[in-house]
Amino acid sequence: MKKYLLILIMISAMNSKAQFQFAGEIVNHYTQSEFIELKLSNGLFRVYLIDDNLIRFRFISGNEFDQAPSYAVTENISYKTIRLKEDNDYYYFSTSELYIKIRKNPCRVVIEDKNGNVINEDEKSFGMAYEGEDIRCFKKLFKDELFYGLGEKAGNLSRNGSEYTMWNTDHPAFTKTDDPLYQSIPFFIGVRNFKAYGIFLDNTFKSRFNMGASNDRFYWFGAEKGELDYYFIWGPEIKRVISSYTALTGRMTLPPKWALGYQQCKWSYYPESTVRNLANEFRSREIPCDVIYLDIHYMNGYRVFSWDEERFPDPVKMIDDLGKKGFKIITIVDPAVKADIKTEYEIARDGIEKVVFAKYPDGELFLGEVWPSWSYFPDFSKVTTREWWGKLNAGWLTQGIAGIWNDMNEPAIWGQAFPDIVEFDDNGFGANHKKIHNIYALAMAKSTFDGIRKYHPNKRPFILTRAGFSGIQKYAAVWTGDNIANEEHLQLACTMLQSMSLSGLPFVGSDVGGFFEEPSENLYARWIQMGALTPFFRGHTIINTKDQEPWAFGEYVESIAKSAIRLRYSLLPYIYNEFRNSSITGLPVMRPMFLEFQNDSECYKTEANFQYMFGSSMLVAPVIDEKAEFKKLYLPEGRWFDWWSGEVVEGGDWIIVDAPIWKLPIYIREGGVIPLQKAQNYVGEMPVEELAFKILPADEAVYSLYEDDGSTMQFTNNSFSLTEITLNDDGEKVSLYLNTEMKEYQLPYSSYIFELYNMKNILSITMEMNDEVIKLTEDRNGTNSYKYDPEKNVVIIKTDYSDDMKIIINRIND
Ligand code: MIG
Repeated sequence: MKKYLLILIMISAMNSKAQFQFAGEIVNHYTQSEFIELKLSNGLFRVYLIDDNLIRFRFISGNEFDQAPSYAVTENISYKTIRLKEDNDYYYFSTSELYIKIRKNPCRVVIEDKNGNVINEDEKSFGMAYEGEDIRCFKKLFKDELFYGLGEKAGNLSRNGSEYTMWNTDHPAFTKTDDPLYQSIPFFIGVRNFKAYGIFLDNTFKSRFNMGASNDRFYWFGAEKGELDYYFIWGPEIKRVISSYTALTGRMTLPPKWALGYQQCKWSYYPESTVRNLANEFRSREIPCDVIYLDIHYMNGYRVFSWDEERFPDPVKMIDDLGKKGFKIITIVDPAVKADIKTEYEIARDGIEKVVFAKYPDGELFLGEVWPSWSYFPDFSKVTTREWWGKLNAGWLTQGIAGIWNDMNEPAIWGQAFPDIVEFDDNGFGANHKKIHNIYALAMAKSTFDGIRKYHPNKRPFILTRAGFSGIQKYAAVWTGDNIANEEHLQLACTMLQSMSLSGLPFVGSDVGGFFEEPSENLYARWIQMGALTPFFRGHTIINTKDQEPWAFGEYVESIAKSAIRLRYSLLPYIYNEFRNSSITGLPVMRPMFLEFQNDSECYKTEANFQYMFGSSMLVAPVIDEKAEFKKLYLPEGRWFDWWSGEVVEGGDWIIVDAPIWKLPIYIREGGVIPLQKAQNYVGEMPVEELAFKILPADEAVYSLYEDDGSTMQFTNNSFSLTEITLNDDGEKVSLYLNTEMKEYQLPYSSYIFELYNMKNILSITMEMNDEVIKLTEDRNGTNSYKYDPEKNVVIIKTDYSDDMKIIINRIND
């Protein structure tokens, strides 16, 4: 008996060591109200139905599923009962959109649409598998399928033919081919025949995604440990895939409006006089700026939550004074807590007392060396640590600090090898570094976010993070880490931000101008132009490089930078509205062309990845070659107007446009409505009295504009306003109907300006307001008047503010 057992153990040990085990045959099935469970000859498999387009698959080699809660899927999810049917070969069930077939022997998943077209299927011989603790899923590779997503990855926007690793890594001066980088977003999108699905692998261990690298048979994803726990999301719209993915992992909360302004950083601005001078420079040059960052030198010996008292003798006063000029101060906060228990520094002692730091298996505290020298690392997977850290951050903000910048949170450490034996709480379930590494930053950002929400309930948290995992979008904006001031990185900034955007992260940006090295004048000019039309807009550079503020490159470049930043500020009503939409739908602000024009094959071409939609209506075509004075860009079908000339262009083709150094090509889509205001030196400097709209009328178009106080949480109590603009062009006349339906937030305007393009043969304009019909006069200066340029076909109408009005533009009948 004993002998047999020994042989059995030996065989199974040999098996698991030597080769992959594939799922095998389905030997049994159980139907529960929340899932179906299939016992396999090799492993255990569960299928959950969440929605008509959303299914969760969970496969393990053993026989017990993990009880620990997910770090990424935090939204409330309820499962629907699956009505399982079977025939000789398959178990199957359907939703209103999908047909899910699970072959019995061997167990293989096939997903079809309602017409029986295969959307996605397990590789015929491999499917789900494991080798020891390594777990993975092999999917059939279709030759005409394109892959996107996986978050912050360099290289092409399309992920085909490469393998990617998810392991948060501090990778300064990365290149196009380096991987992994700072963030891990194990979610990708597959597009075939213009139809899209997504797969999200909810596994925090080191994972890999091989999108057909080195073979033409399959793509695969898997992790070195844990469960093969993945969600299949059907579109077929890419937008819907992203919406469903963010319904699982969460969406951005509406940031304060100032966080959409320009932000200035450097490693580091100190002492206090330098910070004050910097602020004064911005104001005296009238270059808008909302935020100044303090990098690691503000601290006392890099001790987190401390000040260097020589460099910053009275931080509260400094912050208060700068606040009066409209500046917000954000300080860097790294996770490492200096292991200083001998001086007045209380944080380490307090942390030890509250048992918040990560430990070795023998109970000794882990010490790692990083900026503060030997340090303890808070265990953010523990609820008491999260509360402790949240309170510390909230306390830190009471000095007037506006937001928190989390760096080195991969976690990064000198030597780059955090010992994997270090133990973490894992919400009471216990785990080592292998499981916690990738969610360290996510849990850290969550602590900070929750702390701010708890202790400053009327404040909108603003957190900037370098590392993250799926779900980080709920808590933080993300920047792409330590890039280089060269052309390749300007291009990477364009594509990486689009990739992150597709991966559920709307609030993304790059170090404008480049972190390492020094940009040429042209490179800086091109970068700040593009940066002004990316979601997170911050200039930053490393210690000991040439200055990189907007005026650091001479007068001409300063004027370019200034107008780029001012353009950003005038577009804030539009940009803020796009952020609000994103917080509701999960869709990104910065959009690859194919996200808006999914059925247009041109939009998938590599060249089309160097232009993008900023919000739903604005096409931005950055010049990404330092010396180029023109740009080749693609305008999808329909009419567009050139932002700078007002000229209306028929789309449907590639065009080459002049792009002298001062000009970033921008086009507005037919039916697009772009609200804008006069640029100010900072958000909220003056009440906005006049709101303008640039409009390219379409046969029919609707635009909805959200507005609120921009800074408090009062919008959650309905304190906001929603204005709907409806456009209609019946050939004879263009009518524009504006109606503010929700008005708990009082709009500050006294007048509106409507700037309409492509308006030929205008005869007269009338307006209906407060039951009155007013014929507008052709006099640009008065209100309730208009000015018409019959050469450019532009009409500019100025009206009194009203929450309900209709404008009718009559054309000459010809
Ligand atoms: O080891 O805080 O990516 O933005 O300026 C480098 C100093 C630490 C890396 C960040 C960078 C920041 C720098 N930090």
